[in-house]
Amino acid sequence: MQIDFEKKEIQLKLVYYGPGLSGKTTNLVHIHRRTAPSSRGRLMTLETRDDRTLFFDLLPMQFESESGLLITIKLFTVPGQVIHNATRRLVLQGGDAVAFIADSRISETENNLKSFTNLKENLQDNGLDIKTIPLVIQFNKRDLPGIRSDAEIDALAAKGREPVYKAVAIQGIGVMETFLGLMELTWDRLDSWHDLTQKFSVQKDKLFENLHRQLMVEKP
Ligand SMILES: Nc1nc2c(ncn2[C@@H]2O[C@H](COP(=O)(O)OP(=O)(O)O)[C@@H](O)[C@H]2O)c(=O)[nH]1
Ligand SMILES: [Mg+2]
Repeated sequence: MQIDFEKKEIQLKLVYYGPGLSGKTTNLVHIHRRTAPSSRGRLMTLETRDDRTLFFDLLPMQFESESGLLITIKLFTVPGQVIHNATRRLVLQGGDAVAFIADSRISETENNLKSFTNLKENLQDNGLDIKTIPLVIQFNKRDLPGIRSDAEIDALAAKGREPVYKAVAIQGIGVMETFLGLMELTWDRLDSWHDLTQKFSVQKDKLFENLHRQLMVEKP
């Protein structure tokens, strides 16, 4: 995170991580679609012909709090395929928070696990820690057959510390919930480290009401 007291601005870098084709780009497309034009920049995506992200996607966003604090967000995705590890490590550099997008299908369990292990390693290589970085998990593709059951995911969620969301990103279901959950966790963590509430006289309730309004402009 970068803080600029003069300009009353904080800059956040949020990263959507996960195996190839789990739905990271689809999440960003929906966030972009539903965010007020005044709060979003251009969504930059780079797709190869087989539908996989070649490098990364980037969606810039910005929100203003009641008290005039400007929150600038850079939302990134990483390329999921094994060979693009250097890019993943680079995208994670200076990251403030991570949304891990898992594919709910049982056949993808191993890919999810590999990607999660890879996330841990790449965080560590960037001097970050999976135990302290704000992290939420999304189980996407709930519309497909052969998925892990709701009960199974609820059990996983109860065992771990991270908030878990279920989603059908192509229909926009669960996408904004995941993003807002990530924002809240990130705010709480950074606030406890840097005392943002005090320094910028921000009321969290009002900030998130505002955010909610700016993010739910259209129905999915
Ligand atoms: N059935 C289904 N397909 C999805 C869902 N989310 C994404 N997809 C599809 O999965 C493929 C990969 O999605 P994409 O967002 O490009 O994955 P990424 O590699 O993680 O960025 C695309 O064909 C999407 O349309 C979902 O919730 N359900
Ligand atoms: Mg992609």
